[in-house]
Amino acid sequence: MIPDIVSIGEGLVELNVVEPGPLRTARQYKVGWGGDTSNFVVAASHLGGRAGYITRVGADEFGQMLLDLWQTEGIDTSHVVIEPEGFTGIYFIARQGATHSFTYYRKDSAASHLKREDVPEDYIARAQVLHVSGITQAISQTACDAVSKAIGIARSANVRVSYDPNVRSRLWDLERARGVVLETIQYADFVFPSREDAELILGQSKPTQIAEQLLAWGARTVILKLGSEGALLATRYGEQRFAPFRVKVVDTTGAGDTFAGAFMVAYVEGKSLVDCARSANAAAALATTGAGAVEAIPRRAQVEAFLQSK
Ligand code: KDG
Repeated sequence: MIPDIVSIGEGLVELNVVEPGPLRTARQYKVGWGGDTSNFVVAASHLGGRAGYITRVGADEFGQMLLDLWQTEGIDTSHVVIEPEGFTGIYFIARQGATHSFTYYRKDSAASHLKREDVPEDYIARAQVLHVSGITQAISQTACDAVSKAIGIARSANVRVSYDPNVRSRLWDLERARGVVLETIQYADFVFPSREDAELILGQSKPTQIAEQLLAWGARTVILKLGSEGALLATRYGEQRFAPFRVKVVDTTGAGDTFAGAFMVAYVEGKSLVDCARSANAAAALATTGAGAVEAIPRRAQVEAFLQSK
C-alpha cells in the first residue's frame, strides 16, 4: 500500500487512571495507546485515509503492542524500525474533570533515536500529506533533524505539510521550542495549534490575533483548535469560526490529533477547507466521549451519522 498520508513520531503505551484523580491515588489503569502522531495516523485511517507511519519501537512487549495496533488499523508499518536494544516509551494520564496531565517514561526511548537516515525519500515524495509535530521535534535533536529532513523532502516534492506544534513544556526548553516551532510554521501548509500552544509560543490568547500572527509568520492555513469553544479556520482570504459540538466529555486526550487526522483525510479527498474543518470538529468532539487517546477515535460512519444528526 502506498500511503497518501505519512507521519513521523513516537507511539507510546498509555496508562489512564480508571477513577479520575491524581496518580498517587490511582489503583487501576486502563491500558491503551498514545503518542500524538500515532493518534493522528489512527484517526486518518479510521476516517478512510491510507496512512503510513515512520518511527522506532523497542523489541519489547510494548513495541509489539503498538505494531499490533498499527497493523490492525491498516496503517503501513514498512518504515517502523524495531530496535533490538531499545525500549518503547509509556505515559500515564491523570484526569480531573475534562483536564488531564501526563507523566512520561520515554527519555532515551527507541523513538527518540529517530534520525535522518530513518526518513525515506520516496515514501514521503509519493504521499499527498506529511504530518509532523512539535512533540517529535522535542524528544531529541536527532528526531528533530529527522522531521526537518522529512519537511524538506515534502516541500521539494509538492507534498502538503501539516504541523501540530503540540508544545509540551516538560519535553523541551521554551526558548528552543519557540525557535523551532516558529521556523517550522513557515514551511507548513496547515498549522493546527491549540490555544495553549499559541499562548506558549506567541504569548497571545485571542483567536483572531493568534491566527493573524501565524499567517504573518508564513503559515498558509491556520486551524486553531479551541477545545470546548470549537475551532477557527483562517487563511489570508478570511476566517471562519466553527462552534463546538456539544457532547458528554470523558477525556480530551487525542482529540486534537483526531481533529488534524480527520481534516487532512477530507483535504486529500478534495473537500473544501470549510467541509474539512466541519468534519474535523465533529470527529474531535466524538473523540472526547471515551477514555484514552485511541479508543474513542471515531470511524467515518460515526462522524457522518453525527454530522447528519446536527
Ligand atoms: O495529543 C495526545 C498526546 O499528547 C498523548 O497521546 C501523549 O503523545 C503524547 C505526548 O507526548 O504528550
